[in-house]
Amino acid sequence: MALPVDGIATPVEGIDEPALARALAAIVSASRDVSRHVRSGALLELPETHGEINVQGEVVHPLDILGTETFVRAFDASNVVAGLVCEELAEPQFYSVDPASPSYLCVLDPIDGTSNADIAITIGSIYGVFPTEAGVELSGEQPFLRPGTDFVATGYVLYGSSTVLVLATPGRVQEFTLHDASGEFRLTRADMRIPDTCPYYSVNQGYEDRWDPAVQRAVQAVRQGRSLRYVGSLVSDFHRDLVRGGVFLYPADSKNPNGKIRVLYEAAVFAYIAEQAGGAASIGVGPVLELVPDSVHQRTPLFIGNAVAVEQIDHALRAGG
Ligand code: AHM
Ligand code: MG
Repeated sequence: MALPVDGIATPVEGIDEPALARALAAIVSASRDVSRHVRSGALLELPETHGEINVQGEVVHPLDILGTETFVRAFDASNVVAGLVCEELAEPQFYSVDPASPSYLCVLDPIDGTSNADIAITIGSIYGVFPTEAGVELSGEQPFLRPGTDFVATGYVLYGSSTVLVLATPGRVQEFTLHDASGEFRLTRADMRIPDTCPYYSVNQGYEDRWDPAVQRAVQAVRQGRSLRYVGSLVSDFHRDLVRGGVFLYPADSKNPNGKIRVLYEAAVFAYIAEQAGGAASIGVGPVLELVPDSVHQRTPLFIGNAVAVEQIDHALRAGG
């Protein structure tokens, strides 16, 4: 698909369902605000924190609070987002919606790569949108315990040297870049496909001693002939793989026996994007998108990106490395 002549086409323009367009508009608007906060860096007046620990067992960064509040406000005001699972919120939240309109359940990591937040390195926001299922009571975790195949849209926002928003809908992945002067996210990549070439692999190689021998051998095999790149913000490592080609690995290890990456608002979101873009995503024993989590903050091993490289890892793991 050719880019529009002036490059202007906002993320919601191609969305036929008005309620879904509204849910995405809430995400776009919150991202624009979070981008502004992130760009202020150390100059930003942040909410005070006192070493609070979140549901993940991690120290809460003030930007996590600000990011969560910004998205929650936008979802609550949207009238079409009926519920939210957020990395920073122990329990799902529910909002009132227009009963005459379709509604959606969102999953969110408001600030991904928090450890990079204070050092001016790229961080991001990760989002996924499920349609609300008819007849399912909107309370507790149950409405969110669904496979990634149920998503109608997912994506992420990258607060990097520019702010880009990636949106995946069935069969299509698009990239929009924030035009600061107008506040518009303008179309910059119309039909993203993960390249067939796979020059990069990303893994926290420092954890090698914590991996099973089978994982050690699988990583050893997949890294041959490839350059290592690891930002420590999954949004950044994934975006490089989507644009330039590559594969990202976060295996289980002795410290994180289920892996570190969260199923709903990280692994499944990226898996949905990868598959729409011709790539693949696996938990080592099957596709991420078929995984139905038992709880909303469940973790998983993740191998994602170039389909051939992901199959190479799966094959090596099946063979015991
Ligand atoms: P976060 O959402 O709390 O920032 O954690 C997720 C991040 C990913 O973005 C990144 O790939 C990974 O954790 C880095 O973990 P590690 O420092 O163990 O390599
Ligand atoms: Mg995070």
